[in-house]
Amino acid sequence: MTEPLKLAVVGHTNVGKTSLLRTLTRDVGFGEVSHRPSTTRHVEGARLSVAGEPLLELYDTPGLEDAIALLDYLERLERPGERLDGPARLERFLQGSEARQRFEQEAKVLRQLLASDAGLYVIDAREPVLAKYRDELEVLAGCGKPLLPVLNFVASSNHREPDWREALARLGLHALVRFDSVAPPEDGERRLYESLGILLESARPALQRLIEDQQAQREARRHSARQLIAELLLDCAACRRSVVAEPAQEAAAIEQLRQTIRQREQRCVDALLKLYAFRSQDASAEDLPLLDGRWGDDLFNPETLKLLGVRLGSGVAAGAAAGAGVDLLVGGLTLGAAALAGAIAGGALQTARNYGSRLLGKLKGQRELTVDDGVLRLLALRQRQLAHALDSRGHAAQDRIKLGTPQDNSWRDGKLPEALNKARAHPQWSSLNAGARLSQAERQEQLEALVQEL
Ligand SMILES: Nc1nc2c(ncn2[C@@H]2O[C@H](COP(=O)(O)OP(=O)(O)OP(=O)(O)O)[C@@H](O)[C@H]2O)c(=O)[nH]1
Ligand SMILES: [Mg+2]
Repeated sequence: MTEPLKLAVVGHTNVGKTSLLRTLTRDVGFGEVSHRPSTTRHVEGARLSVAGEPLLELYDTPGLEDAIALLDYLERLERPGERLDGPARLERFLQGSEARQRFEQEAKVLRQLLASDAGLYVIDAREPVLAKYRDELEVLAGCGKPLLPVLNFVASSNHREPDWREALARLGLHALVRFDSVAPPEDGERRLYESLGILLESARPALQRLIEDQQAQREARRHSARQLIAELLLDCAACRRSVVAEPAQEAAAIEQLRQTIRQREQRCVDALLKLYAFRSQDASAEDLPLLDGRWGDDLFNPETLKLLGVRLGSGVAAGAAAGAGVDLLVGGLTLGAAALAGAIAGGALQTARNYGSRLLGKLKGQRELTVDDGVLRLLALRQRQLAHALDSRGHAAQDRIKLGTPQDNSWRDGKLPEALNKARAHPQWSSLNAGARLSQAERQEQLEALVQEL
């Protein structure tokens, strides 16, 4: 096992160093992040491993505040006639008393960079290229370690990337990466590690392993996300409740089923958040969709469906088709004829006949509640949109997730996947029903088919 590559994350105060570490380590709890300067006071490290082997160590450092004064001080450390190179000058500085007093914070940064293989120099790209940043870079360059500038805040509209590129080139820094820690580009980490590989040739194999592992994990997360959503949809499509045909009991059952579906959706939200290593307060099903950045509406609010352009209550009147009465559409749910309980929503008359009159008789006076297509569409739209947002969200993000209108026409009004129609006829496929048999081979098959369609 070789030593992991050590990187010091350095830069001016409040430019997003700790935020970058959060995103690279996918750890929302790393360090302390604040809009105030001088938040990080000590060096703190995090390690990235692949298959148990540590490949990379990242060290967060306090922000530099007064590089102009420090550079002055360093220049005055040389005795008359003496010419020290950068590391020798810094060595002298670090042994002196000012490194424990006036420049205590700066000394921590320089010690860490000297002990590392390279530095990531984080830049707030919205800032003009001021003299203090040039002096900062000169002080840091004195460590004699490769520096890779990281342009943060490039997702903001007012960034000054061209100015920074030019200024960095004039200082001899030609490689740089754009990496917004809150909204990182999809290939951001790969580019960052590839650029490091150019600066640190011997670290290239380790960095390549890291890149491949991260790609594999990203794929695995996406697949798991589709699985979670497919489970949710199958659960809701196959869900049904029998209720005595009596108004008060029906009303209670309707409210109960709605509650069950809402909770089931929230479970999916929680599972997606956990899968992507975000906190539960980052999103909640109650404030899911979805117009003009507003996720304000309830799953069963007809307005929500309308806003999304989802047709409500096509309600395929299965009961009517079998001659057993007309289904009522009750805001996202269908109150149907229970003669069809269990087997047949998709299958129709033949199955109904096979039930025999004894069973049909027993079911007389019962009705049955199911979840409308419109609500299934809405669930799919919301959860897919959430998964997508989580996939591209940096772990430095502090705001709650905001989603726009989904550009997802297939789920809005296209044909629903066959797996969901099948599920309607298999109550035992829903974990929300009593007597669920979730490991049935046919259910697994349909689940897999649904995952493919997501
Ligand atoms: N929009 C946006 N905000 C960011 C980004 N990176 C950091 N921030 C915000 O900028 C502020 C400073 O971030 P920190 O990560 O604490 O910065 P730091 O460089 O570690 O600061 P010190 O430890 O004080 O030197 C916080 O309010 C972050 O939420 C980014 O890429 N985009
Ligand atoms: Mg910090």
